[in-house]
Amino acid sequence: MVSGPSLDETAYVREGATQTAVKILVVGHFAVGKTTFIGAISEIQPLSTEETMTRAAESVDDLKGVQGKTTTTVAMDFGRLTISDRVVLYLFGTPGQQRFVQMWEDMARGALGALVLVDPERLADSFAVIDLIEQYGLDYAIAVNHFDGAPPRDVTALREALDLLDDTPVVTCDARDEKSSAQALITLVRHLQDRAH
Ligand SMILES: Nc1nc2c(ncn2[C@@H]2O[C@H](COP(=O)(O)OP(=O)(O)OP(=O)(O)O)[C@@H](O)[C@H]2O)c(=O)[nH]1
Ligand SMILES: [Mg+2]
Repeated sequence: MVSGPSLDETAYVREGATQTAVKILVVGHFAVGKTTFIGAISEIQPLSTEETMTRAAESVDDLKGVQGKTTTTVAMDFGRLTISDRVVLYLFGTPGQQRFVQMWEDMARGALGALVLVDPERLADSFAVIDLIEQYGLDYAIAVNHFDGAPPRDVTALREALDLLDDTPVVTCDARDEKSSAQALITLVRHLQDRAH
């Protein structure tokens, strides 16, 4: 785990509940919507390590198509979502840029799977992220974050472009929308359950 302030556990686990905690990574390339996604669904105040982007970062992180973006996550996002009486997801938003690769050792440990956020307009940016996920042996589902005005994408073409296995789920979501984001996570959890059986 990344070191951080000590947390009051009672604030994070519902009182009296017998729950199974499941660690899930929410991963994706720069500016794909990870912080937005976790912010939209977390039932606790999401922990975020958002910092104003520096001019130095402009030359490293490609702002093409995301001109309005002024902050970036420098370590991780953290949130929680209870999806049933028994299952509570602990969500770790993990950056996909190569310079964060050292964090993955810690982030991937104990994770059951990953939701990979993908921007269909920047598909190539997702290759490195998917490589990392596969390198760590994590099962995953793809959530296509549908940005306003983006043309609908042919799922078959997207599967081919990302070279996905036939059983890897692909769902479309809007990272700002609680319902569709939760649905994407539920799809992932079902997939992980299928894999476990
Ligand atoms: N229109 C639209 N904008 C979105 C959507 N999801 C995210 N955004 C915007 O896209 C920008 C990037 O979103 P973030 O949530 O910061 O992305 P991130 O993946 O956390 O970015 P980094 O941590 O810097 O890698 C923000 O300005 C969001 O408001 C979406 O579904 N539709
Ligand atoms: Mg972020």
